[in-house]
Amino acid sequence: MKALNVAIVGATGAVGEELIKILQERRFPVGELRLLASRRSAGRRVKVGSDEIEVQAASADAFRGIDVAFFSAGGSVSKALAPEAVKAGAVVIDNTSAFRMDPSVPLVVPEVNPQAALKHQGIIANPNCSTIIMLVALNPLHQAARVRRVVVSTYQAVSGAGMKAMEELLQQVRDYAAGRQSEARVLPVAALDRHYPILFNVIPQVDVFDEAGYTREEWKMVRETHKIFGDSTIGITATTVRVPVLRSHAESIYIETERRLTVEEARSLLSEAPGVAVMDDPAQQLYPMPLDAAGRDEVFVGRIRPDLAVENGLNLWAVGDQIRKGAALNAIQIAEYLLSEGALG
Ligand code: NAP
Ligand code: 12T
Repeated sequence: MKALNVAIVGATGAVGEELIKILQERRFPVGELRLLASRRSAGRRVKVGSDEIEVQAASADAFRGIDVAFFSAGGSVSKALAPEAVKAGAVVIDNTSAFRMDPSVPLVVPEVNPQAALKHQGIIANPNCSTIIMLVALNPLHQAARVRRVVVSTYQAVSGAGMKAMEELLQQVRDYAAGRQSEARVLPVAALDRHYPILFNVIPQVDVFDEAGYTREEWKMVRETHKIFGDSTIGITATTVRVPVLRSHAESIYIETERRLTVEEARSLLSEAPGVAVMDDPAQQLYPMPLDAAGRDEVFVGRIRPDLAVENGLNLWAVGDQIRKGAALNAIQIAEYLLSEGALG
């Protein structure tokens, strides 16, 4: 197989580091690996296997000779540089929210709608982490019984908000243990003025508030699900919440389906589904938790049970490593799919 020249924009970040790791783990056919970040990181050397690669400042002319560029440096960097990467001949797989709702940009979860990726015009968008985790779990149920209604609440890890948020929780732990006061500077949203501690706390705000009292993260779960399932008639309502967990998002998901699904049927559909691992045995206190999912590829599903008040209602609990399946792994699976279809390089 021909080796591909790969660029990672945001290579020094939480998602960027995971992209580097997974490209090696899965033996993605990499020729040159070009690591790009902000000017602050230019010159920094990063160990990649037995090599050391010098990080370069991302710029419009950093994409010469690149076949595939993974972007995870925030929406404004993607808006500025993804079109430049495409001009240079690269296929862009973008982890930010910059292009997800653009009708000319496919929004892809490989377990759900892989073929959509083939219609790209240079850019393919990776969905939001909470959306990916939810849809890997819901797709087998949707295909079998048509999901009509979703009520979801998330329990999101601090690493979802980047390295600085993860460092903030760890610093609050150290400060607490040392009996020191600490100051919150990052969560819930770094760019806003008001910050709250996350240690011993739960913050019902992920991303900024948008229309109708919902946050952008909540809107992403609604709109991205409609786009990926190709059905905007599904009634979805979300509450996205930050919890003091380092890694892996958890979600309490309630669905109503057109056709009635028994718990046994749902469990069997989920057991067969790609990318899903059922972890569900209340008698053994077996259910997935963030510590189980961290570093793993699967979306774990447990607590599968009927709504005892509504005929076609089911409850589930899904947990997934949002830096892997919610971001880096999903992006690399998209590139692998293009490769397998002869549509890359
Ligand atoms: P992060 O840990 O804060 O890393 C941000 C990265 O972007 C760093 O490599 C940083 O480089 C780079 N960067 C910042 N400003 C830049 C600029 N002007 N030009 C070039 N590079 C720049 O953030 P992250 O968690 O990896 O997230 C990155 C993106 O992925 C965000 O858009 C986020 O919404 C999305 N995402 C994150 C997750 C997640 O679970 N963390 C999941 C899905 C999607 P320096 O080191 O030089 O500052
Ligand atoms: N604000 O990729 O703060 O749209 O956890 C992912 C995670 C945006 C995104 C977060 C965010 C995204 C967060």
